[in-house]
Amino acid sequence: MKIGITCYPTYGGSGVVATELGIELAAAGHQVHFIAYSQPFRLRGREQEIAFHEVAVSNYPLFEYPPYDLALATRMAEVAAYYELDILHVHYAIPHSISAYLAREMLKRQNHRLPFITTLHGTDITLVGLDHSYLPITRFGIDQSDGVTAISNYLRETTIQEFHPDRTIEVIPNFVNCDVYTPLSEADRAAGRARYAEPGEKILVHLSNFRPVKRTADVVRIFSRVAREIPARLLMIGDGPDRSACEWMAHRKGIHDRIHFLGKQGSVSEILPLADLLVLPSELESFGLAALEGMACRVPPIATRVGGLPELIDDGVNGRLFPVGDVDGMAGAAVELFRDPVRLEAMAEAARLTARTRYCASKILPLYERFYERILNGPDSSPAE
Ligand code: GMT
Repeated sequence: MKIGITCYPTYGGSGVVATELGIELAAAGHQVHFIAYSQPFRLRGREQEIAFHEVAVSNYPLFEYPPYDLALATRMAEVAAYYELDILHVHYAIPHSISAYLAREMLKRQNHRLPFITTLHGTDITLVGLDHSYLPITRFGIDQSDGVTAISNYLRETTIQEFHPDRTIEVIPNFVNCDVYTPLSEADRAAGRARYAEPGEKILVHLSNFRPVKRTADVVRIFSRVAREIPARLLMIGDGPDRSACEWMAHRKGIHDRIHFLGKQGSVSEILPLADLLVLPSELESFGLAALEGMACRVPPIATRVGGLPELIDDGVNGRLFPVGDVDGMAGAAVELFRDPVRLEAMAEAARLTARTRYCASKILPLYERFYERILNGPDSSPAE
């Protein structure tokens, strides 16, 4: 198949999933064309069969707000026509589904059928979609899509409850490449850990875009409590609006020398397996891709019981779940696990097993391929439940 993919190319889960999907589709022999305002940040190294088409937005002085969605629609239609795309797959409803709708309608006039699929990732529904001014257009984008997927049961149910769409929504969960996100050999792990911690120290890791929904200050608070009990270090991967507040808090608490703020990293699969536990105290996660990436690397998550996280994390088996803001609970769980290495080891093993048996790219890719085929063989006109 010839597949166009549009996503937010910057640091964020939906862009990561879209990029990894494109890489896997290309590896399976499909032709993949990314259409976005810049090259997706994880699109490096493995992307020989993938083309990238940049969307340039004209900044004519009259445009106080340059019309990105129109520029995107135009580029989608051009790329689809020039490269004879079979299907477009957009990640994140706003504005991508609207641009795809425009591109599809433009191409109809040239007798080119270009069905499009929208994958809902979370904040497009829970935050952006629920800002009332965006609700009607988000619902329109969903209803006009030829197929719609959500990345968890939670997100599917929320979308149905809040938007009452006409379209059915299929759940295709997020995934990881279990050969890339994989534990390291003992020697490599020890060498890597030595870059960040003294022998005998434990390592916690957090990975996010440091937006308020991630509650990154809770990560520092949790670590501060853990570090009082156990010699430990914290790796903070990523960047975003709340990073400086975390750095300030680390200094104020006098633990800045135990925290490594690593910023945005291209190859998180090389850092995650160095850790003992991953901390994800988010206000909301429709899926929680960072938790899955850690689990695939044999790093169990300590997370919040919100959104789609309970679908991924079985409390006490492959990770731990706590109410939002329960800093003491999360810190206590980490200390408990560090003091019980047999239990921590069993949890790490169970975490990897969950990733391997349920969320490997090899298991999820065929679901997308079958979905594409279904859409290509006729519009998905089944009514919503
Ligand atoms: O969480 C963010 O700020 C980014 C956002 C995105 O669209 O990039 O993440 C959402 O999509 C990810 C990939 O599907 C999910 O793993 C995240 O749970 C989801 N975030 C929320 O629901 C808050």
